[in-house]
Amino acid sequence: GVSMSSNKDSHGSSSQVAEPFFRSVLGQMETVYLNRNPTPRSVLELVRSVDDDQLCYDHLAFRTFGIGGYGIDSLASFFLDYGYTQMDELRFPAKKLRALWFAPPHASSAVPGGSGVDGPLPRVFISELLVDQMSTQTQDVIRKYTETSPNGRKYAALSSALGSLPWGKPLSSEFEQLARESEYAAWTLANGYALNHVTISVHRLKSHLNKIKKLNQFLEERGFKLNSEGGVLKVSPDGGLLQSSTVADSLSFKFSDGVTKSIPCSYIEFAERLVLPQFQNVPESDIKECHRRDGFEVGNADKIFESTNQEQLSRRTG
Ligand code: OOG
Ligand code: NI
Repeated sequence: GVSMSSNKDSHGSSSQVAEPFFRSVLGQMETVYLNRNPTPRSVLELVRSVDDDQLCYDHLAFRTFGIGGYGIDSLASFFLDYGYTQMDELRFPAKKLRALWFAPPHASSAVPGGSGVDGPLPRVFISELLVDQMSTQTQDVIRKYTETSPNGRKYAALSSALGSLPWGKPLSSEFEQLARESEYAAWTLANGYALNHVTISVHRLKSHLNKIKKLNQFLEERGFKLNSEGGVLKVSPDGGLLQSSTVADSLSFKFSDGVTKSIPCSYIEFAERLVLPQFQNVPESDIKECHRRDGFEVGNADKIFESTNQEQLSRRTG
């Protein structure tokens, strides 16, 4: 029969969502993302062609509107119900954003050596636009879509897994209004809860690509455009978290007024977490994820957000 221990977390308490169901929802979110975004698809294929061992995801990231129950909590509940733990808050006052990250439960019945959503469960990074700090015109547009579908917020995970907006399709003029003030706001209006990016865990690769500088060079040599905001490599002040990302792909989007425009969709990120100073003496073969720099960094994240900005999308390569 089915073992009851398979959905207990490290503290022995039962999670309220079974692991196979939880992983299949993540898998659907990933499928929507890979079908819409050729760059992440090619990057994953290319990395797997060199490094055919386990490919782990460091984290998954989502964007939300912080208003009327549509913010971080609307999507976080799915992860919390599975046993994720809320960790730190990050604030981005200039961008009028805040974010929370969530740590996965320890115990899981992952297939040994499983890759991606079948591997070690990723962290989750969810941000929200501080809608009440936007201009009244922008607030009016966001309220129009969130207030006319007030129950949409209850189906955030479903919306993400299906790749369907929980609200109606906007007018192209509304998208433009938001984009002038916040490219994040425009992105969220058109992409909703769709996976914003997955992040490859660079240090868990087995080939020479397990150093982020090598991986960046490898991708740039093959013509992939990386987000150059503040420099391609983003390094936390403590030196332990190194991140980079591609520039988002564009998607042809049909607005409700019949206008079709190319709009930013999703990107792929890379993260290398170094061994913490207190574990420098642990033999390399005994190093686990828990010995490495955890969490996120506001200075890195601030630049990574710009992977979907027009300025990065229209940049020439090199
Ligand atoms: C999230 C940007 C921040 C990270 O890992 O710090 C981020 C976004 O673009 O929504 O992904
Ligand atoms: Ni990220």
